[in-house]
Amino acid sequence: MPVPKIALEEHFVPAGLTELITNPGWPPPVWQRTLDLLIDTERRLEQMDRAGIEKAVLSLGSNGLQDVLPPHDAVALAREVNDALAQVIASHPDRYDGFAALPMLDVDAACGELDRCVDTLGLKGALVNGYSSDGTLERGRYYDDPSYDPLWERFAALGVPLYLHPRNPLPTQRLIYEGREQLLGPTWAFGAETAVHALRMIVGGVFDRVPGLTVILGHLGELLPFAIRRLEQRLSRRADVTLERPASAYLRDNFYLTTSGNYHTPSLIGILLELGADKLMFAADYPFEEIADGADWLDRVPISDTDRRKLASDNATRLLRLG
Ligand code: GRE
Ligand code: ZN
Repeated sequence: MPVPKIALEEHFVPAGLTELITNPGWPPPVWQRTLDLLIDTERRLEQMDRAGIEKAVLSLGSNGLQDVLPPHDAVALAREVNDALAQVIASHPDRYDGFAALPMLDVDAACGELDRCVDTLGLKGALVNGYSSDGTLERGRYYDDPSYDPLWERFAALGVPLYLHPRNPLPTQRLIYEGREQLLGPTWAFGAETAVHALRMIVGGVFDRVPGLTVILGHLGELLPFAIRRLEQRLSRRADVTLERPASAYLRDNFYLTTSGNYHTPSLIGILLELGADKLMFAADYPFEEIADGADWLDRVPISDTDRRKLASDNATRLLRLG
């Protein structure tokens, strides 16, 4: 019997808005099939049943709203996407919840949309797909910028998490992948980009200014749990770093991680040792990964049944205050 699971990085796109999903270089037939699966929120229920996934928390796939220019177009699209998400949830309220998409170039509008999504639509937080393209697709705005502090205050006041989901690096930052484009996207560049973004937020003092902000990272934490000691040691020797806590304390206190697309038992054990069993949650990353890969692994991985239940559903139920 599979352990009952709540899955936290499960992507969708409203039919008619598939241009919001960025092909990381997959062949057209494979990409078309992925888009079809993103739209279809009925067919995936059967797969969820087979894998023991009781509930999927849906979110717009990458790059989502983070490439939509100009900002007021993203504000309008956010309402459209989030209303569509609320409708999907209403069609299967026992099987689906959702994370809002936010128009991050307009911080006031993002605050208002987060309020609306949580208070009115009942969404459980928000998922953003990395930095926001700013003015042109060649420039990005990262979320350590202090102009985002009012938005983080809203997250903290509402008691909901921000899921920082990957995207590819800025076009101007891809030189190191030249001729080795296989390493872009989920192979490697997604994780490296997202890890640096999370570190920008830590080193930029976001969690000192807003200690109540909780960030979720996928893919077993985008390698950060394995690098945090060295980071902390090097940061502690720099006069230009004035953090209130050691770097590992932010990772422990302000972050939750999910298993999306990274089913590696030695890494899992390492994370349980570094962060404990209360900070890791299940995610399948459907339809970019096979649901069964992550679910079968969690059902069998050699950890205690108490920890398995924490990872599968207890931690998500607590963090998202699911009924
Ligand atoms: C993912 O979530 O893994 C993903 C996207 C969009 C494109 C490719 C991809 O959300 O792997
Ligand atoms: Zn994903």
